[in-house]
Amino acid sequence: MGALTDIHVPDIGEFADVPVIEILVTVGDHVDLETPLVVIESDKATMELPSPHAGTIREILVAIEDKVSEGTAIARIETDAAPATETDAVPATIETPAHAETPHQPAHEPHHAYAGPSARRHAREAGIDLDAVHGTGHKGRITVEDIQREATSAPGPDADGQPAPASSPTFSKYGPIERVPFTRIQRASAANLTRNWQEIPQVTHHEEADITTLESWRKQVSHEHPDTKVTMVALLIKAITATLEVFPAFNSSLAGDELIVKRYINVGFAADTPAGLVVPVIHHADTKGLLALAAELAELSSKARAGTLTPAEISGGTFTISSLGGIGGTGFTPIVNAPEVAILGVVKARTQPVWDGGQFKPGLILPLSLSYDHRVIDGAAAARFCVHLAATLHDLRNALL
Ligand code: CAO
Repeated sequence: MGALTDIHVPDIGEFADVPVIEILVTVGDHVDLETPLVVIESDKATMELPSPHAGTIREILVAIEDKVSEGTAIARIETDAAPATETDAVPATIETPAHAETPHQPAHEPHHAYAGPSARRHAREAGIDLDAVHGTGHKGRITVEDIQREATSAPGPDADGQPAPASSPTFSKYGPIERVPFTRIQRASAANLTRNWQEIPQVTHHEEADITTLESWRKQVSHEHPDTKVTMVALLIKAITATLEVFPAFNSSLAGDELIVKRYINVGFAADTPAGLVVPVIHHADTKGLLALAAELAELSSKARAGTLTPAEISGGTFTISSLGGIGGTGFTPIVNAPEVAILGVVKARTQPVWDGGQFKPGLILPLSLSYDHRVIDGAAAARFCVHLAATLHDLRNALL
């Protein structure tokens, strides 16, 4: 007989009190190393907690909706071999695709339908009872597609008289089609964007900054420090931290009827990756110099594209920048990234005539678009914030004031 040992929640970054939304094993199941045991879901990510041992599950120590944090015991296992130590904890995996096949099928059907986190979330959002859905995935697992099919096959108002969700027409009736499943990141962003769009009364304020001098200084710095690529986004992070210090309400979160103003500045930046949009976070950006910011920006961007960001690297943001400056555009309305209250959108800088009081001269103009939670920030405050940011970008010496 192997040793009995408890399995604890591993390091899950700064997530705490995260609800259990799914239990993937039952007592008596034999699991392999890294077999997912339970699924937890915060408002930012869904994580599968894998087993750090191979063995037989002897007790499940959590129930659905229990809140867990790092160190919470989730199951008791009789290990096949000598028990691993606590340091052998397997890191949580974030947002496993719902249609990915679980390496281990429970020996007994659990008390609830067999579905992954994303399928469960889709079902909850569409008000669908999972027990009534026929699963077409591996060994009867309910997939996101099964939920979507169920949602579109139930037209008509629901019991509360609410209109049924819009159904997809049969596109193939009109010509050839291709089905492209969302990546796990696209599914997570879709849920967050929908919630933020529906729940936050947001307004976008537009401004322009003359960055002629800043751009020539950026080129000079890049020339003097060839090992570090100093991009406009790095300069924007510097200018934003200086502006947030003057306007702390933009670095806050709304909690009921009070505002939590953070005395630290963690700047997230939207990164376009092959798997979808992710927002890595530069922590304590206000304490870092331009070269350090530029180096961290480059490192986090390449980790984002490689899909190797850790939970800590996507957590704790207090303000977000979304830059499309490398691509184009004249302006756009970014969606506030809750629980933050403001986000800055930036598009491509263009050379334009600038009136200097006596004549027009060519100037490099950077369009800025600030979306903000109108419950927290008034239009006048947003306008002042943008004027200050534009002045800081126009002459970074203003950041020293
Ligand atoms: N105006 C003009 N040129 C700009 C610019 C701007 N505002 N911002 C960047 N550029 C230039 C850079 O200088 C660079 O030029 P060189 O290669 O000639 O030096 C080029 O555009 C590409 O920059 P980059 O993308 O490599 O680096 P970055 O630091 O500017 O941006 C990152 C990093 C991660 C923000 C960016 O790569 C990215 O992913 N942007 C997309 C974000 C996004 O999808 N937002 C939308 C979210 S909502 O759907």
